[in-house]
This record gives sequence, structure tokens and C-alpha cells, in this order.
Amino acid sequence: MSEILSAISTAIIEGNLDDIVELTEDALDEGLDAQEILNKGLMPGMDYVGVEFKAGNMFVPEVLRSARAMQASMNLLRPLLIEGGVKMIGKVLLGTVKGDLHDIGKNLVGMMCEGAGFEVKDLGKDVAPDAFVEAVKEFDPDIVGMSALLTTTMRSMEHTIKALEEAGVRDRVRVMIGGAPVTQSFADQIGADGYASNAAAAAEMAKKLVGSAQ
Ligand code: B1M
Repeated sequence: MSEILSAISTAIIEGNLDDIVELTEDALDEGLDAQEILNKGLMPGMDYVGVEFKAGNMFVPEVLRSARAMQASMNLLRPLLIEGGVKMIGKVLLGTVKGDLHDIGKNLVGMMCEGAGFEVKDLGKDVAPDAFVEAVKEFDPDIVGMSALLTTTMRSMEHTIKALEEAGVRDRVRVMIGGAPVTQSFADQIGADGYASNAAAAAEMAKKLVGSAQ
């Protein structure tokens, strides 16, 4: 890994807001690709944070600082990731499900979908099934994308699909789900149309769901 990408990972791990902004700008000035900075700088840093949090070596305030640093860098990378996007190929409605406050991965999925040429409406986090239903009626998306990071909130995905059925709008959309604890078998079990394990795969799946995959 290049020195600057390694420094970016470290700034994420340390939750260093000042450094991360400067380092991201330096990396871009050096000619590094936004995607490379994301995949080889930010993501490895956040992965390390996840491992350390799980091992009890990092605590919530530290993890939050890392998350804020990641968002600050993403604010610089986002326009570049979606820049030069091709013509709109569909609409994606995105949200982290009810009871779940994790939105970093969902935001990445949104960026990748934008980059792939989708118009994305992001409902944010802790989104109730009814809010998904209302947004489907208003925004008329091709795809409803749901993210969950907690085993306890995965069920909200199933509740949302049921709510879409009860409102009579399930047939109007394809449902795509993802998030660390989510699996293909869970997607099959709750009747989702697609599952993706990461943001790049989510953009590919979205294209497949609207019939635009190459
Ligand atoms: Co929380 N947290 N957290 N957390 N947190 C996890 C998820 C956990 C695995 C940590 C651990 O114990 N090892 C664990 C869940 C255990 C479980 O249920 N299996 C956990 C817990 C327990 C909790 C709390 C309960 C802690 C507490 O308060 N005691 C609490 C719950 C709050 C709530 O939601 N109600 C909590 C809170 C938080 C913070 C607020 C401090 C913070 C979130 C900040 C934010 O998101 N704004 C946080 C964080 C940062 C994490 C970890 C460390 C990192 C998550 C992350 O952002 N990863 C996480 C540990 C880990 O995952 N290693 C952990 C980076 C992100 C890029 O990856 O989100 O997986 P990810 O997204 C990927 C893929 O999953 C996929 O693509 C993304 C990009 O490649 N993907 C999709 C995601 N959504 C998709 C949707 C798609 C397709 C693909 O289609 C639509």
C-alpha cells in the first residue's frame, strides 16, 4: 500500500478529522483515483476499527470519531465517484431499516449506485416500513434498497417487504438488501429480489435488477 493510503487508514483508525481531510486532498493532488482511496485507504481503516471494536479494544466514542472521519473524507470523494456518471438508468430508494443507526455502508452503496447511473433518494437511517411505503408512492423507484447492520434489525427488512405488499406496491419495485449480517439465504427467505455483500456488488446488482447489466 502507498504511504499516503496507509496514512489515510491510520487517520480513520485514530478518528483524526483534520488529518483525514488534508490527506484525502493530498492523495487526490497526487493523482490517486477516488475509488482507490476509498478501497485501499478508508475501507481497510474502517475494517480495522470493526475488528478492534469487536475485540473490546475500541469503544463507541472512538468508533464514532472514526465514522465521522470516514464521512469527512467521503464528502470530498463523493462528487468524484459520481462524476462523469452515465445517463440515468433507474431510480433507487435507499434506507437503513427501523431500529438501526448504521449508515456508513448504506451511504457507500448510495454513492456507488449514483456512480453507476442511478438517481438515488436516501431516506437516511432508522427508516420505518411505513416511511419506505410512502416514499415508494412519492418517488416511484425501480429499486428499494435496505441496509441492516444488526442481527436484531434484519427482521425490519422482512416487515418492510410485508408493508410494501400490504400497501399494494410490492410489484412496482425490486427489493435489494445488504449489510454485514445479511446473507443470500436470508434474502431468499424474506422474498427480496437481490442481495449484495458490498457497495460495488450492490451497484452491479441494481443494474441487473433493472436489466442494465452488461
Ligand atoms: Co455498531 N455494531 N453498534 N456502531 N458498528 C457493529 C455493526 C457490530 C458488528 C460491532 C461488533 O460487535 N463487532 C455490532 C453488531 C452485532 C450484531 O448485531 N451482529 C454493533 C453493535 C452491537 C452496535 C450497538 C448495539 C453498540 C451499543 O450501543 N452497545 C449500537 C447499535 C445502534 C443502533 O443501530 N441502534 C452500535 C452503534 C454504532 C455507532 C453509532 C457507534 C457506529 C455507527 C455510525 C454510523 O454508521 N453512522 C457503529 C459502527 C461504526 C460499527 C462498526 C464498527 C462499523 C460499521 C461500518 O460502518 N462498517 C461495526 C463493526 C463492523 O462492521 N466491522 C459495528 C464499514 C461499512 C463500510 O461496512 O456497514 O458492513 P458495512 O457496509 C458494507 C456492506 O455490509 C454492504 O456494503 C457496504 C460497503 O461495502 N452493505 C450493503 C451495507 N448495506 C448494504 C445495502 C445493500 C447492499 C450492500 O443493498 C441495499
